[in-house]
Amino acid sequence: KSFEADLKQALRKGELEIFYQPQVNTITREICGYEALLRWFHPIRGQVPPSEFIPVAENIGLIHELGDWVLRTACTEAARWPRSLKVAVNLSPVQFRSRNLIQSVVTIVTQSGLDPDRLELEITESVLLDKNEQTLETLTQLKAVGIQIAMDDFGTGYSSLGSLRSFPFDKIKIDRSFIRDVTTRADAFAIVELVTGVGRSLGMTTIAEGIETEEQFACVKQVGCEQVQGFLIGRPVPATQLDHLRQASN
Ligand code: G
Ligand code: G
Ligand code: MN
Ligand code: NA
Repeated sequence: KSFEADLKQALRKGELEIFYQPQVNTITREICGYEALLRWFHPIRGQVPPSEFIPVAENIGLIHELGDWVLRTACTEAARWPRSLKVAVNLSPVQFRSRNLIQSVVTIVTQSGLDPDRLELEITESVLLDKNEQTLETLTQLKAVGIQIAMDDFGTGYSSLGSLRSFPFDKIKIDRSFIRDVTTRADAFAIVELVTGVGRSLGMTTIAEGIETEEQFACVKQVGCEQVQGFLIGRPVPATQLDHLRQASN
């Protein structure tokens, strides 16, 4: 069977699962929340990475159904966590541009019982590229119901620092390509320091992605980055393993 045909059945066959990766405060090391990361386990293909199946889901129009499922599952799960913990969900640009995005997001969040301010939607710079007025309108509506907005993979796309002025982000996720080099290259360090400073000045939370070593952790903490996420803190794990993870950090 084709990749597309298998993907279309994945949800119904129970092959999809959400893994959660912790985000911690750099000063207290307390967990602030988790990013929801979709996983596909196919009996023959094995584990298919989202970088391979998300683009296909976008092309065949399946992303709306998948995206709604991820959002519903993550919000329902998070509604049972301690109230101090947020959940971050990735939104595909295709989902973001859909006409009924606001209505479906609001319906799903309401039905889940999760406080909207505990939901953070991650968008990438590519959504800022086109139709800026509509983008601003959508973000403003999401924020009006209390949902938080994070700019994912910041620094890798085409948007500039100006987008931080034009759009109401609550959080900036500094891309892991900068973190990888932050302890060894002055240019990467300068960019992390700059983005953290701009974020703080604009009242946005900054988080460093892809933290793998204590040296990287110390480095981003030193420049004032508020949160980190990465294999050093914790790998993405199934929801059933979260209790254990939380206790281990306390
Ligand atoms: O999970 P992993 O580290 O392999 O993530 C690879 C990419 O897939 C990342 O860019 C991540 O944002 C994206 N991704 C993971 N889960 C989802 C999801 O539920 N929806 C969308 N649109 N992208 C996701
Ligand atoms: O684009 P986005 O930030 O949503 O993607 C998250 C991706 O980054 C996931 O695929 C996740 O597995 C991966 N990831 C998370 N932490 C680390 C890390 O410390 N190192 C590396 N190499 N990848 C990471
Ligand atoms: Mn993300
Ligand atoms: Na990212």
